[in-house]
Order: sequence, then structure tokens, then C-alpha cells
Amino acid sequence: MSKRILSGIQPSGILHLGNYFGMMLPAIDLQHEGDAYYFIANYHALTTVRDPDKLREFTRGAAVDFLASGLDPEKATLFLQSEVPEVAELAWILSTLTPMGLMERCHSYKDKLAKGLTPSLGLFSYPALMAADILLYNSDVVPVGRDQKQHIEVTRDLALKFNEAYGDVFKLPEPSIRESVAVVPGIDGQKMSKSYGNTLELFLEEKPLRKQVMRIITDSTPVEAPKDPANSTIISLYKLFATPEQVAEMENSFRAGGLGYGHYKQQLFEIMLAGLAPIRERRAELLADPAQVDAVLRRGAERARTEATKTLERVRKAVGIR
Ligand code: AQP
Repeated sequence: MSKRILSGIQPSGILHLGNYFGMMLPAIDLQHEGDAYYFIANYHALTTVRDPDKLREFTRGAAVDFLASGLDPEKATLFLQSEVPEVAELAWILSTLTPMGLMERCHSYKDKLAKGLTPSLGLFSYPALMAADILLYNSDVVPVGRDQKQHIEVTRDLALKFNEAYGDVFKLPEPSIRESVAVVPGIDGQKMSKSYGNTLELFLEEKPLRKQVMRIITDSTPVEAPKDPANSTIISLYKLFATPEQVAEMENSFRAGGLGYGHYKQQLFEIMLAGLAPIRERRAELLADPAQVDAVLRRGAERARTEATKTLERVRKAVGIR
């Protein structure tokens, strides 16, 4: 049987380079290696987006952006999480086995608290819904950025607890993390994140994109002085697009001094624009053909729901509500 690959992305804002390099591209590469299911996690996004029009816009946008980035609907199943409401039932069942302490230890929850977000029960129990997303589709491999690694461990814990309590129902999934892009930095040097306001959006128009690149925070080394390439956000982002030779060239130029950060930001902007040009073109085509996107999502939802229903039947039987 072929490997089941699964991953999701929250439409909690506009997709950015962190999403693209950390998860979307690895997931797109994996679509050739098994039976891939990718979804837009709009139930998850409800924990942060309160405006229904915005949620609809971001959800649709994420689906279009994923397709434009290279998701092939003939190879991978693309669907909206909410088209398979069975996931909420499984999340509830899993939550009855979930220790509070396990959720309390989750970094992403703690980070959001530290950023001042008032937590809802939904945000707190987010990893249980994510476990349901993964287990409902009998997933073997889950391509994610490093921030999600702990949530896959939680998923494995919950699957084990369930299997111990009710018999062997779930497979234990493995994360797949591309180490070189596991944490893409934002313009402030922290993890690029929709909720941190530090993103470079994947499909931002040329002018505002340049403006955003020029806002990358740097130290105050004078133009003529040598610069340290080691902890430079500019270089970390440049590496996403440049060849090793181009990166070495920029690093040497940093060490030599004589050029200001503005110069390197311009170089970054130019390589970014060139690198993203093909997917920008593809996106424009998709935006001009909404019926094509509708059809992909409809077909994806049907396939996903068929799979989900089978798993949920086994779960219901196992726990005694059938
Ligand atoms: N900066 C990043 N570097 C590498 N991978 C990243 N991912 C997100 N940011 C980076 C990966 O993208 C996938 C989808 O993420 P998500 O949007 O569902 O949730 P997230 O990780 O919480 O992303 P954000 O942008 O930080 O969203 P908010 O601010 O709403 O919480 C995941 O596999 C993630 O690892």
C-alpha cells in the first residue's frame, strides 16, 4: 500500500515564505511519493480569525496559493478541513483521553500566551484537533516546519493512548522536516509567522514586497565596515533562493565591508522576485478560472470524506458509541 502523506495549513492570514519553504514545497515534493492529502485548516483558523469575510477570503486564498505553488490535484487531494466535519467528532473523542498537562506543555500555545493572546478553549486544545486531522486519514508522514514537531509528538501520544485503551485502531505518524528551512525567519529575525506581523507574503505585489524587504531589521554596522554573515536575516532569506555560489559571494562581500545593508536587501528582493515569478504567473491563471479551483476542492472533499467516514466508523465501534 502506498504511503499516506498529510499536511494542513491555517488560513489565519496571507501565506508567507515560511509556509512556502517550510511546508508547502516539501509537501509538493512528497506528492510524488505516495498518496497525499493536503487541507486548508479553517477550523483551526477560527481560533484567531473572528471576521467571517476575512476567513472566507484567507481560506480561498490559501487553496489558490497552494495550487499555484505546484500542488497537482491529479496527484494530491486538496480539501477544506470544514468539508469533513467528522474531524470535530474525532477531536472530541481524542480530547477525552488527552491529559491537560500535555496540552499545557505545548510550545505554540505557550508562545501565543507570551505574545499576549487571550487563550480560548479552542486554542488550548488545538493539538487535539490537529491529532484528529492526522489520525482520521491514517497518515504515515506529515511534512511540517519545526514549530509543528511537538504537535506530531502529541498526535503519536494520543494515538498510543487510544490504541492502549481501545485496541489497535491508529497508525503512528512520523513528521517530515526539511532541516535547512525548518524555521524561516521573518523580517525581525524571529520565526516568520502570520500572527507576528513579520512576514514576507508569497504573492505580495512588487512595490510593497520591496518595501517589506527594505524593512528587514539589521544591526547598525556602518557601510564601510565588515559585516557578520552568520546571524544575518538577509543571508538566511537569500539562501532560500540563491545557489551556494551566490550565497558564498554575498557572505564574502559582507566580510569585506564597503557596502550597506540596503544594497544586499535590493539583491535579496531581486532574486526573490525572479524566483517567485513562475508561481505568480500560475496564480494569476487560477484567479482567472475560479470554477477550476471549485472543482478541485469539491473532488478533494469527496475523497477525503470517504476516507474519514471509514476511520470514524472504526473509532465509534471501538469506543462503544456504535
Ligand atoms: N517560519 C516558518 N518556517 C518554517 N515553516 C513554517 N511554517 C509556518 N511558519 C514557518 C509551517 O507552515 C505550515 C503551516 O503553518 P500554519 O499556518 O498552519 O501554522 P503556523 O505554523 O502557526 O504558521 P504561522 O504563520 O506562524 O501562523 P499563525 O501566526 O497563525 O500561528 C506548518 O507546517 C508550519 O510548521
